[in-house]
Amino acid sequence: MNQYLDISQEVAEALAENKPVVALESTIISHGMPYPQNVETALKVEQVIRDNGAVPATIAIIGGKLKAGLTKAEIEHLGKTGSAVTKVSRRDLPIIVAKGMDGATTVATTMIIASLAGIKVFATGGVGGVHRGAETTMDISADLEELAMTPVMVICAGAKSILDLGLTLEYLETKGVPVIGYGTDELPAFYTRKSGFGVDYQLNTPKELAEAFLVKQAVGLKGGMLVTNPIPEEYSMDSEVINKAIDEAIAESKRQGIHGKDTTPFLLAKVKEITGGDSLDSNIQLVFNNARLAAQTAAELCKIK
Ligand code: PSU
Ligand code: MN
Repeated sequence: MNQYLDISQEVAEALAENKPVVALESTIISHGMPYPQNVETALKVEQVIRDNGAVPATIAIIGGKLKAGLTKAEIEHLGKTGSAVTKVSRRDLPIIVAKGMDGATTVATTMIIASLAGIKVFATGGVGGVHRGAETTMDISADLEELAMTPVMVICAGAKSILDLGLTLEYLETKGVPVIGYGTDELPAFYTRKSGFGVDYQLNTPKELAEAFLVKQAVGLKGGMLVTNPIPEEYSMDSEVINKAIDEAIAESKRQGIHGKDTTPFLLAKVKEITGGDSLDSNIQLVFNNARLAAQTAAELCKIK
């Protein structure tokens, strides 16, 4: 085993016994939601995974260790410290580990650690992508490169329209990443079930997701798969309200000259501020919805293997 990796006993036992395990990221805790809702959500999403028959493995870097499976105290620490914890994407990992620091892992880094641990399915809210204006800023999330090279299935609620959804889909196509709509032929836009962009394929059951993922591995195609699961109707938001908030947030980030790794957290916080608690409620519910599907899909993978 990798000397920097630290798998919790519960997660290690589940993996050894071919029981379903679902990875969860930690940037969503530190940078994606305010305290204390972030900690409450992180703990509850673990419960949702347990209720659906799988073992949760929340992933972060703690004291320079790549952790798969956090204690309640570690989750509380990340949530309380919030954006003062370093947000760790692929390029940040070596430095944070070498220095023995703590880090909240993005989708990219969570995939890396999940893969090292042998975890195949990962549930989150939204993934990074190609930002609006990327043709001049070149701001493209490392999450997309990771999906192209690391064999983990990421289950999300699509992408927020803080991104350029069309360019994000083009990029994933170039990189050979299958984008699956779960029960839909349209890319969901996180807060809303529809975006106006079609997805490559619609699959309708956890078993179908597991089978497609296994074929990709068996043929030796590197990389993962992106499953986009629409937010449940009752929690979805009015697209005009949310899109207006996003446009305002982007304008404000330009005014303030926000760039680099601060862009995504800034936009997320701003959208939340403009829409009040509504968008946070939706955000929490869609994470639970993705966790359920991830637990069921991890169970199917264990059956086939
Ligand atoms: N999008 C969201 N919520 C999030 C993130 C993205 O709707 O919490 C976080 C995830 O951790 C994602 C990261 O991996 O932001 C992407 O950051 P960047 O664009 O800097 O790669
Ligand atoms: Mn970026």
